[in-house]
Amino acid sequence: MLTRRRALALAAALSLAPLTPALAQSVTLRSADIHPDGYPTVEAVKYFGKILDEKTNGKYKIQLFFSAQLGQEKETIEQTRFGVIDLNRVNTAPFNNLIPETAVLGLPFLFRSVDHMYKVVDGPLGGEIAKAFEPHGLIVLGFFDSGARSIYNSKRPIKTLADMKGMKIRVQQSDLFISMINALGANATPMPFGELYSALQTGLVDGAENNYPSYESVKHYEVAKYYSLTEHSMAPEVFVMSKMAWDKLSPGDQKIFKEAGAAATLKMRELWAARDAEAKAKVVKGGALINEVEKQPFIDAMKPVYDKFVTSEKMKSLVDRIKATQ
Ligand code: GTR
Repeated sequence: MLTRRRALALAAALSLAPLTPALAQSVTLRSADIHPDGYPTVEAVKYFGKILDEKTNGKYKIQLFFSAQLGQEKETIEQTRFGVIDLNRVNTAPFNNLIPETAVLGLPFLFRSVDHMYKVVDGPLGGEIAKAFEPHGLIVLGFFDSGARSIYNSKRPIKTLADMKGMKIRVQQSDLFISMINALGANATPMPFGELYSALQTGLVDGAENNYPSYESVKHYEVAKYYSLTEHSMAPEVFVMSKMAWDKLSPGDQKIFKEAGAAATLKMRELWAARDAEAKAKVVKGGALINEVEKQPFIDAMKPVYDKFVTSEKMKSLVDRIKATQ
């Protein structure tokens, strides 16, 4: 965990004092993403910068550090909380242990469709979950799409629950995801995304779980060719701002940042649909073998996950209201 003192020392060492005025009236904001240039999340944040630039006559500039230049998600989240990084696009899963409300968004088989997920995150429930980030030093500017996550591995196609037995599956650094994979009879191994290609290659893990664009962008299909459509979680992406940077904005500029966040969210979802189809075609061409899965036993096996994570009245109420969202 990055302490406040370490974060400040790091900021000083890197000469990355937050909201550094580059020119007299221009402020540069640093934004992190583990995905490569061109990925829909990265492009959406560029678009966010464009809107900001237009609406504030160039007062704010975004400096985008893609491909994990500022570190893996767990580290950049800490740095964003302490104001070393101003903006960050991350998945909601690495927040699960810190902000329990975020876990509802990753719960297995909860969303009926991507549209259902959009309705939830774009409505009052999304607002409630976004509020839960604030005491942790973060302001949510938008929930981005991440499609559905499915399991891929180097050993065999997963067709039935029995095929999961004993598989070593990498998961994000989230107790919820560890619990999900273990509930399926496999062995969950949490690790940062950036370490996964070599872990698959060396056999440290047999597989992982993700959407097509992530499976494709870092070429995991080269080392784990069986992609089985479990579609077990739709944990969305989230675009956050450090509260330390946010608090320096005037109320008028805060409004513009929120508007630019909403515009970037729509842009991302539009880019996502195209990238998802492209990525699927690319992995198939690259030798990936995609198969359907008999889903009901996977759904049934997740009961212990709900029993473990949906215990408080707050979590129960969130889950009930998500189910009731039409
Ligand atoms: C991707 C997501 C990343 C990261 C990655 C992972 O789908 O966009 O932010 O969470 O999965 O599995 O670590």
